[in-house]
Amino acid sequence: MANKKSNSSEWKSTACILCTLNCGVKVQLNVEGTEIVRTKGDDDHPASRGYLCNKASRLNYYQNREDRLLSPMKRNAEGGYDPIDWDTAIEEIASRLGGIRDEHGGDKIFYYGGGGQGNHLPGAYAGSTLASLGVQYRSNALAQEKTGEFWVANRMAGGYNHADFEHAEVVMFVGKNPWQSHGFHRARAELREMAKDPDRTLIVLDPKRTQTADLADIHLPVKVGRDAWILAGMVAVIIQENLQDDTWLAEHTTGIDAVVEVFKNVDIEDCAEKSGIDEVIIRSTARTIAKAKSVAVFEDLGTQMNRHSTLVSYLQRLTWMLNGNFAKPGAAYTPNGLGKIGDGREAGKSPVAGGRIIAGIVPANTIPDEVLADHPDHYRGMIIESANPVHSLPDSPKWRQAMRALECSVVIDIAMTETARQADYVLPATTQFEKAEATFFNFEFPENYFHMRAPLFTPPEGVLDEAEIHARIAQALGTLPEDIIYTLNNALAQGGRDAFRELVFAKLSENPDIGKVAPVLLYRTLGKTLPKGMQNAAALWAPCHQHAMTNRKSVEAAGITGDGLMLGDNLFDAIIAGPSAVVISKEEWSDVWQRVPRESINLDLPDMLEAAGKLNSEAPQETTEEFPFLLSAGERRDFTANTIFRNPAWRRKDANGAMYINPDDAARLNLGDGSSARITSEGGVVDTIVEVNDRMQRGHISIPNGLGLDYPDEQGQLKVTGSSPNELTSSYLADEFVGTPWHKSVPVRVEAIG
Ligand SMILES: Nc1nc2c(c(=O)[nH]1)N[C@H]1C(S)=C(S)[C@@H](COP(=O)(O)OP(=O)(O)OC[C@H]3O[C@@H](n4cnc5c(=O)[nH]c(N)nc54)[C@H](O)[C@@H]3O)O[C@H]1N2
Ligand SMILES: Nc1nc2c(c(=O)[nH]1)N[C@H]1C(S)=C(S)[C@@H](COP(=O)(O)OP(=O)(O)OC[C@H]3O[C@@H](n4cnc5c(=O)[nH]c(N)nc54)[C@H](O)[C@@H]3O)O[C@H]1N2
Ligand code: SF4
Ligand SMILES: [Mo]
Repeated sequence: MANKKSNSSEWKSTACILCTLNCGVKVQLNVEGTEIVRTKGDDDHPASRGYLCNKASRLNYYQNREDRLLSPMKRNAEGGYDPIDWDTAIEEIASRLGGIRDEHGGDKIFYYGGGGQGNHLPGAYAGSTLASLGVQYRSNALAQEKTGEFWVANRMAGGYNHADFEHAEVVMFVGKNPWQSHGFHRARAELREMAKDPDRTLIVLDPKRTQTADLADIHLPVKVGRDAWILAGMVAVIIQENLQDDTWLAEHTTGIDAVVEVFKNVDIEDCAEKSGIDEVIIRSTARTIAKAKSVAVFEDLGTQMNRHSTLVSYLQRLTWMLNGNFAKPGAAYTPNGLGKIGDGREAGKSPVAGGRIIAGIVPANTIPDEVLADHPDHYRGMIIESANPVHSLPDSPKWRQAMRALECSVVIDIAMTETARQADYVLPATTQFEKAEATFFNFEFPENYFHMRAPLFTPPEGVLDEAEIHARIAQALGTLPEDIIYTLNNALAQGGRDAFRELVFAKLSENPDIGKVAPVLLYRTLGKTLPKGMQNAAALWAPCHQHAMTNRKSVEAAGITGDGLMLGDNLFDAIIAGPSAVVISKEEWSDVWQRVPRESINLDLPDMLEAAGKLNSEAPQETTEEFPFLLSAGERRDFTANTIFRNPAWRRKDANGAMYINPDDAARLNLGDGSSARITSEGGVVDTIVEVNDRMQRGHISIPNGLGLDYPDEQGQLKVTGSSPNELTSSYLADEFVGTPWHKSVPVRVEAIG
């Protein structure tokens, strides 16, 4: 692409949208302004500071694509799709979903998604559609990975924590391969730093010898799915060898006695045997963690999508909390940002399956069951936005069946995805480079930031921003307060932002219900006064005021000032002005305690302690003759990025997303590099290309995530590349507490095929 003529005079500021970090990016477009032709890191971005990984140079594959949706589509009797105009689409959707609401209640309409790795404003605007329809139940991808961790973190420390990897003496990754998946800023550069520094220790808990493990001082190749034993063993070493910091614990925590009571009896030898890691190594690693000046730990899918996942979230926390690795440099903290991610409060149960609702989202695993159940409260309608659950959630066959059983389903996406192809209506959205979009996973400390990006491209005919889509749906449902919009627009025209602000707060106190449709209200008023292409940034105005009201000191420390309510507007304006990310809060380490209830960490989670206490008498999962392998279904690699790109040409290597298998296993099964294999689970069958890979343990195989997508080939025929992991997964293989799936240890068999 670099050989195409570029309009080299101008570098535009945006972000990479391929993982949650959304590194700051500067791009050059071609002369026509239709393609990204050059990419470099944005030195002005306060967190990524010029860093990019190998994937960011491929962003043009997201923007320019053969599979772009350019008109609303309606499913026909043959299962095909016919284009329809926007007015008809909105009218029919409002009338059919409104009909379900009136006849059965809004709680029978389900909402899934709302954002991917770099687009989070749809979720905000969807709030008004949800309120208009009386929707009660929603979910998104976080409910198949992070809800267990959120729940534990919330009960221990009042919120989700991140850690200061950059300055920690000891860093431990639990089921996480940051070389590929990142998860914290400048990961590859930071990992190299850690590896170089003789005073720091990098610990990697992963059955696979990953690229991260290559850099580690201590690699713990745990047996697949058995992390609970090794972590319980480490906690037991700390307690039994009396390595905990009693003074810190007395001052900053409650519940240590309950922890001691359980772990003084944990049999470390048994933990070693079951986890496959020598007891001597468990003991020495635990001592290294206990004696370090600072410890930072990151758990991710290797354990979050595996057996005992919620328990592991608790156990890994004990390894560092017992020595005060919280609220100090190099340790953990609860960040202070605009989007409160991971508030893991528990609130109610899902209507049919009775799954715990955490952070407002129901367990994602059981959604199809809650559609298909013969139950009075089963879901009858669904809106899916910025997500591809037919592909990304367990048991794709059951998802397809559930989608077709719905009385009305609507998908809002930029492409005709696996999920869109099961929906009654598909609404085409602008891409993330055609509207204002924002980074939401902002976990930095002591300075945290917010990044609102301006659009790079003019959208094509036929597509709409999610903000406009939700505003039109509210309008069609009659819930858009036209009179208030009229008055607010008048206030803006005559008295500017000051008059607007005063009136909004006055209207809100008169009628708090307006708050529910606030995003579309702001979009239709304030949005019109924003710079070109930025109208859909308006929804951020409310969270800016929220943040300013509750965090005046840290906002002012970040250099943003303003008397009274002005602070919220000034914060909003600073973010809109960008062009790169803006620091929105600056704190001291001691400020972290303000976000911990009673400024005290609770160590005593009775359900987790009970589960930990049973580990020695529990038998770990063994493979069977029928299914002798454990498959990690969905691994992050150099060229995977969920399903953000659908065109396989973006991959510079591993084009088909090979199955990795240990050389001994491969030899036994007559598999060689590039040969074909069939993977069979109890749930399904997929065929795959083989790569013999000595990083894998015997008995453990992996396939990448985000493959098995179709894309038009040169003749315009849809062609599938690679295998789709969730054709193999089953929804009932899930965590007992929060229902997150066990995708990293799916029992399978493998055989060579012709
Ligand atoms: N390149 C790339 N980066 C991404 C993404 C992407 O699609 N591609 N997606 C992003 C998203 S949405 C997420 S959630 C993150 C996920 O990021 P990660 O969780 O780091 O990604 P995975 O590769 O799925 O799993 C991590 C590791 O778990 C290990 N594992 C498997 N079984 C076990 C086990 O039993 N115990 C332990 N301890 N480890 C085990 C695997 O060997 C693997 O190395 O990545 C983000 N970053
Ligand atoms: N077996 C297995 N399954 C997994 C995983 C695994 O490791 N193994 N990983 C899981 C994880 S951690 C995650 S996070 C999920 C991710 O899975 P999903 O949550 O389904 O997210 P994506 O695959 O990123 O799909 C995002 C969708 O948004 C669309 N999109 C892109 N930009 C826009 C936009 O601006 N507007 C709108 N409306 N749509 C847009 C894309 O076309 C795409 O269809 O997958 C999960 N599934
Ligand atoms: S780390 Fe994530 S956001 Fe940054 S360049 Fe790589 S994929 Fe993009
Ligand atoms: Mo994820």
